Amino acid sequence: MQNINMLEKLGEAIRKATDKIANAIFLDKDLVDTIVRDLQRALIEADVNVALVKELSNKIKKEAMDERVKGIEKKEHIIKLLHDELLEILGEYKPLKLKSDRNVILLLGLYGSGKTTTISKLGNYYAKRGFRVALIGLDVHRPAASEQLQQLAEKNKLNYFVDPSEKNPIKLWKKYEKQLKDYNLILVDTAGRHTLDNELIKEIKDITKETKPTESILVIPADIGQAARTQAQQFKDAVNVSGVIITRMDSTAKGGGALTACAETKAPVYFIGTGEKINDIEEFSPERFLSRLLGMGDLEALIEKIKSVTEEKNQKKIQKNIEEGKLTLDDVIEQVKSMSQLGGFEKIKSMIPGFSNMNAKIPEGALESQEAKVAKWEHIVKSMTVEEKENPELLEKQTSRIARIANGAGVHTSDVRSLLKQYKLLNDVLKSGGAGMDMSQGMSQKQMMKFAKKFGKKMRF
Ligand SMILES: Nc1nc2c(ncn2[C@@H]2O[C@H](COP(=O)(O)OP(=O)(O)O)[C@@H](O)[C@H]2O)c(=O)[nH]1
Ligand SMILES: [Mg+2]
Repeated sequence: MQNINMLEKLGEAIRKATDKIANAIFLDKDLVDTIVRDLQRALIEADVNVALVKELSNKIKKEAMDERVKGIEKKEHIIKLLHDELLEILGEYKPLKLKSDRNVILLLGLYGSGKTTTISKLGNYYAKRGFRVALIGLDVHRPAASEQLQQLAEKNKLNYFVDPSEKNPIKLWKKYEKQLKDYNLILVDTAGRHTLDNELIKEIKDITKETKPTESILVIPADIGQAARTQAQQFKDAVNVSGVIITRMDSTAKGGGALTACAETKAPVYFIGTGEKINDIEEFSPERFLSRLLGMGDLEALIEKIKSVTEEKNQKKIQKNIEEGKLTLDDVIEQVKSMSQLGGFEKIKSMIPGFSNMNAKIPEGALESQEAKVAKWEHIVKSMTVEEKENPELLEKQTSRIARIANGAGVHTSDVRSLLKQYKLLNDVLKSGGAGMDMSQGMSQKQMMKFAKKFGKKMRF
């Protein structure tokens, strides 16, 4: 159960960080520092190497502070960078490739790492995919070992070869060698030790010579965390290791450490074990693993999400109009719309340090009706003449024109007046010193404070 916590916790932290980046009106140093700190905490809790975490943090900070990239482009860059860096520490994607004619796979590892359990999981996995699977138990030292393999094989209807009375693994292999020719996937269970000592190295070498494996897979339990680095390296140096399977990803908080440590030794992680049951195994793909952590399909989906919140084109157009000193009705609607997409003014307030304490009271219930209101405004603008659209201020005292527009749009005259009011409000802000504010980045904190102080009470978001 803890694992789900570990992966969920890490995923949640990464998602929160990316959400914060996506929703930020402006990415100032404080916000970036907070985001990076949250990420660091989550990664270190998952036992990822501190040096790797530091490197990742520095890269993100550097990118965030790069003045040459602005606005939405900067957000995209940071999220891409975070994604790519995480992907890199998860290692290269090298799936286990089986031949169609014959495969002999040795599973190696210390005591209790999960070899026997994993053998039955793999057997089941590949039998379902059409392989003729046989399990053979060469763990001759512990009396219960062959019994365990037999039980698991019978339970899952897998062919198996064991002989509890045979204490020599080479003889045992020879005994069944002929029968094994009928199978194209032979999974070999081997003995472990408490540590990788000379005795174990010799045994693995002898078995390797005799069985001529097509793959030698090291089984590592996730709970050893970063110690997986030393263990994988030692096995790689002593005997031939083609890949790794990490078990017990479900029962530890250190899975991130085991995964990234294996990546550091360039031992490809073929599978991860995620529970004690037969189906609790999955092929490991860094990309897929990361997508799941991030809680979405892929990087593109993530970037799309940011784009949908801050529609670049509209923001650019608005910015141009701001520079020219005047917002059009369409700009006003667009601006209010993107603010409500971001979660409304209350949310925006909470994202700006110091701003949430400001006394900018928003009338209760105002936020709920936001979307309906914007929809009405869009109808209203459609019912206006070109002249009215260009000079909405002319309408202010023209009761009959307002009535005609309301009628045409199928709304109440008060709706037309509320749009005109909003229009006036935002243009007033602009005139009162808001000019020069970079809407692609959002207002600066100072501008926001000024804005709130002056208009907070009148705010009708
Ligand atoms: N929770 C969990 N337990 C596992 C997993 N893989 C193996 N185990 C357990 O780890 C223990 C040791 O496994 P075993 O296969 O006997 O290890 P071996 O000594 O290397 O053969 C057993 O209790 C298994 O049920 C896994 O992915 N998740
Ligand atoms: Mg075993």
